[in-house]
Amino acid sequence: MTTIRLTAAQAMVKWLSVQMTPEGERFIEGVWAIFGHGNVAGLGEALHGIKDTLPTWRGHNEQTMAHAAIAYAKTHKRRRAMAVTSSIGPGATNMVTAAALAHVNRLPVLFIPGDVFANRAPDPVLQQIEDFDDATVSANDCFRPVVRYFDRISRPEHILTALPRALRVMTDPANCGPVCLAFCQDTQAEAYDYPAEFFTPKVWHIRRPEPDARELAEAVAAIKAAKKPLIVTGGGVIYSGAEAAVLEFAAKHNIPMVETQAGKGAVDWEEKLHFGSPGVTGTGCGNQLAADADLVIGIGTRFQDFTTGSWTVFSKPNRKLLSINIHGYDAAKRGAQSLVADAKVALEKISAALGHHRFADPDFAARDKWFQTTDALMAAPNGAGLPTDAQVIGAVQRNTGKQSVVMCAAGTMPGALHVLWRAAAGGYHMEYGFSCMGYEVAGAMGIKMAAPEKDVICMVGDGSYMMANSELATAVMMGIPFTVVLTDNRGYGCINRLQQGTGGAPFNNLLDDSYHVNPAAIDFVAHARSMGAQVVKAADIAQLEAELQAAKGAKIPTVIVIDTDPNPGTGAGGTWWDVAVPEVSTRREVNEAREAYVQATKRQWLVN
Ligand SMILES: Cc1ncc(C[n+]2csc(CCOP(=O)(O)OP(=O)(O)O)c2C)c(N)n1
Ligand SMILES: [Mg+2]
Repeated sequence: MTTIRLTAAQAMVKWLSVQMTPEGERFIEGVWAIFGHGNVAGLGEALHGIKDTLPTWRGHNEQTMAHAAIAYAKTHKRRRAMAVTSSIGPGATNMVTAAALAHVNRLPVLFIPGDVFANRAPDPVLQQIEDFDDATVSANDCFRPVVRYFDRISRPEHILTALPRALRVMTDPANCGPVCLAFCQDTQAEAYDYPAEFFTPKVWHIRRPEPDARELAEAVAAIKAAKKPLIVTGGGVIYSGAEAAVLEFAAKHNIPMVETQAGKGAVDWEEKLHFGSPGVTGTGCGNQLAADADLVIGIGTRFQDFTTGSWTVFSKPNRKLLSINIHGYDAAKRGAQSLVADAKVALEKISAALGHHRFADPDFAARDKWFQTTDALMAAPNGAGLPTDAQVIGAVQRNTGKQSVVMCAAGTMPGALHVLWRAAAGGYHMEYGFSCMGYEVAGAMGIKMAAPEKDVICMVGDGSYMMANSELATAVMMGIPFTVVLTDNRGYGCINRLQQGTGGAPFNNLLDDSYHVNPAAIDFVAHARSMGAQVVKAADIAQLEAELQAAKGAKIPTVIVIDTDPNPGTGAGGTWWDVAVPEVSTRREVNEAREAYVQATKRQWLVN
């Protein structure tokens, strides 16, 4: 047997560099790295040796480097990914939030935190946590609940089994998610005679499981028996590449569609069977269909509470739930009739079996009326006062085209965009599984790395910007342009509204309602400019529109700051959301909200 003598770290990166997509690209595009104790000597040396084949990029924070990697994988519909490596200890635990984000959103990312010495010789090393009762525990065990595969590489030959398992998970359509290979510091540096064959390039195909014959027949029967079906398009449709199949299916059988946050942009908003979104951040016309439907066909959705109005829509008494999903876990939720299969394959098979079966027209007039309502919400203001988030969205909508991707994660904007944004196919990127503040700026960078031909628009509130913004400097350094629209409403606007909606006093959300000695005075323009971005403050919506135009073709990120009104919500469309209100309180407003809450929960159907 021919062997190659390499350190475990050298072998790991060499192997990663030859894992290919069917299109002939590397599955792991590159490695984000912040070096420190636990990865600089081992992995650092190995990455330097391979940098012309497998690039290494340096960020400013492990969590946000991982956000960039996750956004990259999401943009590539899980067909390509990135790795992120950190030192042992804080660098590693900084990545745990990002691992959870990837886990919830079912997105592949390879985490390679450094780990303690396998030989324990220098224990306790810098940053080692020391569990008194369990010698096998390290800080990296925090990853276990939030990755789909965990391994600790404590011998050089472990990578022979760990790496193929890692790639298997990342390319598995049902089990896809983050992987953690915690890499002991001394093991990284240890040499071993690896079989040369291990480094033969391998192509990873993503399989498309066919439906079970009985489940397929039952799904067809359920659709035939329906009078008013409604399709709920989830993120799985996009990951399956089933966007065209959904549209064809809907058009052929005349079934209206609504899209979840992860599914939005699967179908161009202009398609007339597209009725927007369902649930808490649903469109008026979409939720009307949801209320009237006798069969809800979920495709690639995990039925998160925003989608289901905390199970006040899409459940009994009047309707049946059919869930088409690649994973039995999602397909069986709430007692739904399951069809476990790849979305594209399933839709083609169902459609063939349905023949020319067509349903009656949905209420197209309601859809037209909805667009009139939202046109008014998004129109440029003509009076004085701070603009609303809806007006900011309108300005962005009017100044971007079909080649744009609007992206966001937390705050007012995700809900407002879900309900208002008219997404072109492939034009919407929302991290609303974990809704993690601080995903935005780094995520925008990851999207642009995956899709340089797109104009990436990052919508971020002042709160989320303050939580994590330092990859802006990385994007400047790496020459990755995107446009950030930073809405400054002086605090956590959406939570402030939610607080009052549940009877609470305005407290600890807006900056001025929070404990302070000096009023907060954050200069966002100076802040972003200090990192090298092109920055401007828009005085009003008209200037925002002009600056959005001016940002086109920029070679570095542009940040446009605009002051907004924290008070108005979207003002249209949505349903109830279950947020538990205190049962006893000295506040009259809380007691009233509790009363309304108890009434609302009576509309929840917990079992189908
Ligand atoms: C990491 C993280 N911490 C806390 C939250 C809870 N949270 C959701 S939105 C929000 C406020 C966001 O404020 P901002 O970005 O300014 O948006 P706004 O609603 O004011 O437009 C908070 C605290 C979260 N989603 N993520
Ligand atoms: Mg804010």
